[in-house]
Amino acid sequence: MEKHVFTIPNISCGHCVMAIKNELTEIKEIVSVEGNPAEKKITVEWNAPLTLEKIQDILKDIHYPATA
Ligand SMILES: [Cu+2]
Repeated sequence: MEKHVFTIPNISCGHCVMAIKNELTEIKEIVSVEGNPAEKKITVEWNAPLTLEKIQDILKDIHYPATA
């Protein structure tokens, strides 16, 4: 399992975190999504064949691009 903390400047409140969670948890390789609106961070755990790059693409598509 892989894990990464994404920094997402567009997160402004808990609803943004919920929206990201809802999108990511639809993907079967995603194991968990934890968000912190105050820090603008999302912690994601996932399994192969999903990749970090693919998650970054998805975040960009839903208008929450990650900077790290
Ligand atoms: Cu929000």
